[in-house]
Amino acid sequence: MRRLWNIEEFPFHPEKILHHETIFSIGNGYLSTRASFEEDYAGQTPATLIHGVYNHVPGALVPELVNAPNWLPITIRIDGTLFHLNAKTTDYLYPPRGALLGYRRTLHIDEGLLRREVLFRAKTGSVVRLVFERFASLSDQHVLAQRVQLFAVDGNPEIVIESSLDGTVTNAGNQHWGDFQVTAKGSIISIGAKTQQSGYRLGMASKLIAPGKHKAKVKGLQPTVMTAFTLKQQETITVDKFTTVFTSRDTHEPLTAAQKKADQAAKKGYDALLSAHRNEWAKYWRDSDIQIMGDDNAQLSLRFAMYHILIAAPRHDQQVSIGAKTLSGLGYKGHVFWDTELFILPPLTLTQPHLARNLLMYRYNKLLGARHKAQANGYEGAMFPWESTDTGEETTPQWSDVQPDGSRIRIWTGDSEQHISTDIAFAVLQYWRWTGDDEFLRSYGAEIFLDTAVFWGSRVEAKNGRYEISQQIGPDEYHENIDNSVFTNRMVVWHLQRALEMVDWLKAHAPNDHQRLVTALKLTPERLNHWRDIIAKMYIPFDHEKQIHIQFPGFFDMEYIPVPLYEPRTASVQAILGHKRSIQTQVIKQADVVMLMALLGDELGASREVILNNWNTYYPRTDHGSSLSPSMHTWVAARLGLSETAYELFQHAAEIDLKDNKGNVRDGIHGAACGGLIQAVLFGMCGLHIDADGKLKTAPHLPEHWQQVSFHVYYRGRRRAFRVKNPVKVSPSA
Ligand code: IFM
Repeated sequence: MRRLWNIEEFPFHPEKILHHETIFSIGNGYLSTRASFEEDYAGQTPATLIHGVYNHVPGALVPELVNAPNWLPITIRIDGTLFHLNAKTTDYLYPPRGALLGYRRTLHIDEGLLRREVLFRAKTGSVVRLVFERFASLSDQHVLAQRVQLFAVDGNPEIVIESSLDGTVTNAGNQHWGDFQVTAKGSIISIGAKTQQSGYRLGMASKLIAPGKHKAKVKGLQPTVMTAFTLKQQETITVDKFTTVFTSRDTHEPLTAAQKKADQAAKKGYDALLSAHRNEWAKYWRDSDIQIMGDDNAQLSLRFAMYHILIAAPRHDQQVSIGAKTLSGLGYKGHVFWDTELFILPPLTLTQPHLARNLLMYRYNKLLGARHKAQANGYEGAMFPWESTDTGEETTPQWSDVQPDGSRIRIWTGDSEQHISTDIAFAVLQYWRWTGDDEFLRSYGAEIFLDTAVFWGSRVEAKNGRYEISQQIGPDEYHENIDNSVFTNRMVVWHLQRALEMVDWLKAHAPNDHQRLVTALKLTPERLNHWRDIIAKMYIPFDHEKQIHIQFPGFFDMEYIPVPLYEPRTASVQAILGHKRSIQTQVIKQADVVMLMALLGDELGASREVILNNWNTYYPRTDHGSSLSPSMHTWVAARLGLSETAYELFQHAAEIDLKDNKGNVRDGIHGAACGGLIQAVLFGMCGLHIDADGKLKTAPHLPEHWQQVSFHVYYRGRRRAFRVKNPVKVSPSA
């Protein structure tokens, strides 16, 4: 059904403009563009973000992903009336500024196409139907295409079109570009520019194909090409704009490359480009679509989540990765967190392993930064930064932006949220287990896995006759600089156990790589024995009487706040209680012990009783202040057979971006919520797992009204089809 592939805005919702700008973004793994309009509209925040192009402006705390020139502007005058959305339908009779008679915007997620249909009446009474389309080509990542079709419903209007590129856009006031070269010749306009500190050069060019005599001009940083023609009643005229983008990350001459490519793209034509783009999308969906029978909303939200992962995943670049807000907004400045490895990457590992590999290669290629961080902190091995960019160095800001009271808050995550090194290792192992890509493991993955293990070996503290890890932030970021986060300590044990097995595997199956790594990482027998000792003696906070894991010692001494009492609410409980108070309570930001249970599953070695006790303890204390939380809870609730709760949490996760229930989607898509949602369905509700014999199995706990979930995954190079149904309930005999 078509509508299960479409996200729609109907009619126009000016109050949701920034939310919609984000969710209707288009992209192709090289760049993404927010869904700002072709014409000017007050308050919109156009942004095109290109993977890997970061810059640090003087005075800013950290580098940020740079907003590229806006390639969208197409200004249209109909009989002299400027086409724009400020026109009100109530102006219908006497339209001083024209009248907006109809509006529908649709994101076709099956083919990465954004389409807008508008009915507009000019001051003269002429009525024109305008259909706008745009896509970022998936078959040629440097090509962006736009089409406007104008149909004269009433009158024979004079149409004037101006197509521009706009180099004046900034990152919320930060202008990163300099050295502009702005040109307009014939029907080709272009902008060349260079980031001021990092020195990345950009070339963007655009060619307009439209009737009428074209005139080009340059006004400041906005090259424009203009044309005019008459539209006869009941006639349709098509205007196409082809824009191309290159940076010095792709070629030495990005501007020349862009200009050449714009010409080539125009010669190919919109229809041919669109058809190649559609074919490419069809290939991706063939493997990545998950079909749910019995729940249309769930179906659409799952496709939406996969769409946003697919448009953000780099196709041909192993030096970049997906930021927490994908490429769809300026939030978190385009920085890469653990969100990528533990949330976004697994759906790719299962359905598009080559894309997952690209993302893991980013970490491999940034090992130097991780080694610097370890060294700078007095440790060995590789300690990955909490926030990462193009350099691989730690880029977490140390201070927040100025708060309403003028103060700044110290941000500790870059110092203390050290579990990211194990999260990355976890993703490496998961990728290897699923794909069987031994070549990746031997040549790259093992080095990541083992050098992060080396880091932990040097990081743990021998104390009180056991090993401890102090000054940590676990996934629950409300509690900072705590000692012995159970998540971190237990994950480190897992990491070192698997590291020892990996060393054995390398020795048996890849002796040369084994030798290379033993030498390079100094994997001496003493070091391996030290790992064994840590595994045996690591402190895992556990309450034997209550049979629960303890998030960290001292957690239960703090004030207990029953989070459900605050429902319904739109803000986090932390925001309600205030930062100072909430950090002294048991309110948890996001899945922490629950996350541990999701990730390790049976490898945690906990009984069902402990899992259930943990759930009953931590779920009511969690306020889901992070978008990373509901999906992990869905996963665990489903596995526990708590189907109703799992479904409620699933909906919460599914609505984060689509309904903007956190109120911050304007800053970009919550990439981790998207990836988490897919994992919640596959690993949680369908119970997909690799069993002890290496066989793929499901253990369904679907919501009652879901009849079936079908999907494909790649397992060890083979494409496997699954159809998961609710287990047949046997009714008691009469
Ligand atoms: O990585 C997350 C973290 O877990 C919670 N705060 C937001 C970060 C970026 O999404």
